[in-house]
Amino acid sequence: LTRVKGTSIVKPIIYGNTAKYFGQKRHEDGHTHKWCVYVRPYVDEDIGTWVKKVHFKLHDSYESPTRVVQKPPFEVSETGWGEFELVIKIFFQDTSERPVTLYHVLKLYSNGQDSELSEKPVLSEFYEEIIFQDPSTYMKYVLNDT
Ligand code: SLL
Repeated sequence: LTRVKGTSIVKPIIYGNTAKYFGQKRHEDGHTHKWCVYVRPYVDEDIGTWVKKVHFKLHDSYESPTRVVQKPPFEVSETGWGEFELVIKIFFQDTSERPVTLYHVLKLYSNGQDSELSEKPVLSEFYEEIIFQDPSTYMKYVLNDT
C-alpha cells in the first residue's frame, strides 16, 4: 500500500451524549432517561466518506451491548437508568488504518444548581482530533485532502 510520507491530516470530531429525563421512572423496567451517544464531524461534512463504521460498547446490562453503526449518523439512541463508561471504536474506510478508541462516560444527571432530575436536556460532549500520519493515497483521497 502506497503511503504519503511526511503528510499528516487532522480530522476534528465531536463525541458525547445527550440525555433527557422522562419526568418519572418507568414502571416496566425502571428506566428514567432517553439518551443518545454519537460521533460526528466537527465541521459540516459527510463523515461517511472516511469513517467506515463505529462500534459503541454499552454497559453489559444492555442487550447486545456492542452496537455496530455502519453509516452516518454514527449514533445510538437508548433508554436507561444509570451512567456508565462507553467504549467507542472508530473504523476507517482504509481498513489498514488502525481503529481509534475513545472512552466516554454517559452522563444522565446534571450538576450545578439544577435538580439532578431536571427536565432540561443534558449534554456532555468533547472535541477530539484524529490524526492520520503518512496516510495511504486512498485514505488521503477519501479524507478530501488534495
Ligand atoms: C451503575 N455502574 O450502577 C452503573 C451501571 C447500568 C446502566 C449502570 C439499563 C439497561 C437495561 C441501564 O441503564 N444500565 O435495562 O437494558 O449506575
